[in-house]
Amino acid sequence: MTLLELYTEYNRVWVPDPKHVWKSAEIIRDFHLGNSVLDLRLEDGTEYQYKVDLESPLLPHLRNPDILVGENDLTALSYLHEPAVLHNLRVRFVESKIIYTYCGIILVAVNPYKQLHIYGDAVIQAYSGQNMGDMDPHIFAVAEEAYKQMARNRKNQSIIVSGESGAGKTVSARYAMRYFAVVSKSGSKTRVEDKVLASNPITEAIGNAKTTRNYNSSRFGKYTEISFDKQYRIIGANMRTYLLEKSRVVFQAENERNYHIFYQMCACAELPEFQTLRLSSADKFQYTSMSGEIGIEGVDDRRDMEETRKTFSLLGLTDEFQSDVFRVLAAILHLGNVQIKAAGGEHSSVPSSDPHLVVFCDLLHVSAPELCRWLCNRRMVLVMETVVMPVPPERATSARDALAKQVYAKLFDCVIQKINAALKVPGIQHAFVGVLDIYGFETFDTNSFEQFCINYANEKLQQQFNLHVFKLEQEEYMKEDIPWTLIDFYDNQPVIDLIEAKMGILDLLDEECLFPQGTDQNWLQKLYNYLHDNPLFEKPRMSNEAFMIQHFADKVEYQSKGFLEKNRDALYEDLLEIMRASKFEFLANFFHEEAQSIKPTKGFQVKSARPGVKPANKELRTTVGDKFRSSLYLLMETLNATTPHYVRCIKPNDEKLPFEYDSRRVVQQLRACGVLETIHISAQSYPSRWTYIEFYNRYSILMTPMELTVKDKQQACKTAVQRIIQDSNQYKFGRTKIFFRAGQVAYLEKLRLDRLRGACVILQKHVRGWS
Ligand code: AOV
Ligand code: MG
Repeated sequence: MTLLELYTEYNRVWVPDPKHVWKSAEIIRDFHLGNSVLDLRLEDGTEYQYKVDLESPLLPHLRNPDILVGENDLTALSYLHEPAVLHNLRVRFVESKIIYTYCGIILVAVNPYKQLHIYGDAVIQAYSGQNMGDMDPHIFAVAEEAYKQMARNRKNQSIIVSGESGAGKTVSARYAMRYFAVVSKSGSKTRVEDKVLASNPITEAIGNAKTTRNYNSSRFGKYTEISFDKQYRIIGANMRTYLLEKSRVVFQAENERNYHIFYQMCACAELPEFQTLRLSSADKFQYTSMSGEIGIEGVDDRRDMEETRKTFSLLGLTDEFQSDVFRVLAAILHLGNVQIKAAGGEHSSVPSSDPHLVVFCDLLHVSAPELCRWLCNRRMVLVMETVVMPVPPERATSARDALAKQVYAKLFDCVIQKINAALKVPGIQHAFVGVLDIYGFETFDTNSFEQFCINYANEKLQQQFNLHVFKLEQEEYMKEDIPWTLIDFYDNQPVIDLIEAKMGILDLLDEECLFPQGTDQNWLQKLYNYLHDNPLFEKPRMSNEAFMIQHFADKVEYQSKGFLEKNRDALYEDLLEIMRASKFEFLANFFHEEAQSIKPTKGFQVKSARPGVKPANKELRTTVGDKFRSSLYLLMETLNATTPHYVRCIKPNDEKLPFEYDSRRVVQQLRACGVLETIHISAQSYPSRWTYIEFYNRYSILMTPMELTVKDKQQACKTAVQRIIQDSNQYKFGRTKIFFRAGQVAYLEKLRLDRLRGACVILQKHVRGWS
């Protein structure tokens, strides 16, 4: 029996469709080798001839038998291919309003954009202690599985949530954390579980913002390790964060917002405790109003502020700490309103009476004349002397914005540290479950350094996933004593090398950053020169300012402008010195640590600089790219030392409409997030796996009387399979399961159906005969 024999009358196939990606059709004439067309009838009744290339006959994908449609687990499908997956998810989501589906070891979660009643404590209790396969797919089932495996195998676990912006990662991660908090109540009065959950609203207030894709978009990555004691009760947690999008503090694209916390504060400007901050509505501040967007539909910033403050208190962060935080945040808003004027030639000026500058300096206890001086001038270290040079207004504005970004980033780290201290594990941690909620693969009209880093992180995660799936397959084969057949699996190492290996994009970027005169354009030229042979790298035909990378998910064009500056993340040392000298200790401390670890920076040195390239200066200061590379390396090490559980979130439409399924958007994401890749791996090997018992129960109807008398049921199954499927390459007998290649189960189903129909006819004849 070959696949070709399934292209017979009445069987159904999928043909490409521009709107729905795939549409269903029925075969109306048997197909034979040598035919140039396959005759089909579409669902609306029209006939359609599918052209077949005689040289290399590519026939359309076969549809699965109806009994398999709507399956909980996509890998149970007999034909595992893109249309089957897309259809199955659609039927579940649109017709049954089910958002969760398994795809082997992955939980696929389609964002419903509607509050569902499937997350209550009663549901958590229902999942608690159950086996994953016995219950409907759910984020709670994944959390339960991680919890159970942690207890059973005494091994740390990770829940890795991925998906594009707005797909539902943060929501899923929150529910997973809530699951642990509910099932592992410590019973203690301190309610450490509540504290762990309380970390979410705070980090979202300071690290999330409205983007065009998501009204609550995470602009940083987060790995939260939840610690358990010997009785598997929560005893604390620790967060690691990744690369906050600092540029948002001073710049937002149209219709986007700055971090939520700023709007929450402005909405509460009238409160007595905020009087000293001299706030007003968000439209009065440059940093919160430049995009013309200050509100979010359905969001009450004032109420959210109450929530933020409540959770601060719940974590035990004192009123004093809170007011320090608000003071710094208000100061940043005032800084953004400081007017920098042109003062002729290359000069700029800020009067030290600028009202916002005055408030900024009051709030942070720093010197106004000093600040004016070092916004409008800079110190140059020459061979023999140091000179002070004026700077033009654009540079003074850059300096102002760099200071705002730096202060915000320090504040962010400080709050994370404080939360970690509040969640610190008091005793011995027995095991942990880590929940990873990182920004998803992003491609906008204009992509910059931020997208480059985000997409690089996603490449690393994808590789971790590929290797894990591959390893699991291998283990399953070994467990079942099946000789290992080499399967060809997609490895994205080449694109990772392109980015992070020696002389890759990051190295060349760091190298260019070493030169005081380095420019984005020079760097780009180096990329073109060194990487033009790399098939994953491309120079766009129409542009000399961009480069393209073929990522696993998609091809992305990056604009080189700003890469150097963002990678350097230059500190304006004279400005920082002013902060360091502040009498406001909370603020000064942000910069003291830095002064100890890295001396004033005048140059950069990278670890992997090419031989022959001399760093401008011997002091070591890592670049943003280099730091990010190291932090990803550490993250991968952590993940690889845990048992991973994968959740893939899918955004079903771009309009945020409830239960609306745009097949084109879904298929894009399925291709990008590894779901189809997993399927590929399974489909290339043996996608359908049945235990001998399952097989016997369903297909004994196909067995001969002789086979049915065999006592050893396993043997009976083997004999039957060998008889029914002539090509022995289409199946393998394992220790407990039979492994089938694609299409075989559909074939067995067809035989079973024919047999049942036959039995029906006989029965009907009997019934008629009797009447
Ligand atoms: P993200 O984390 O994946 O994006 P979110 O988790 O913030 O996306 O989800 C975006 C929005 O989708 C939420 O604010 C909800 O309105 C809705 N949503 C998501 N999951 C559910 C669910 N299970 N039930 C109901 N509504 C849901 V980003 O952080 O932008 O990559 O960087
Ligand atoms: Mg998020």
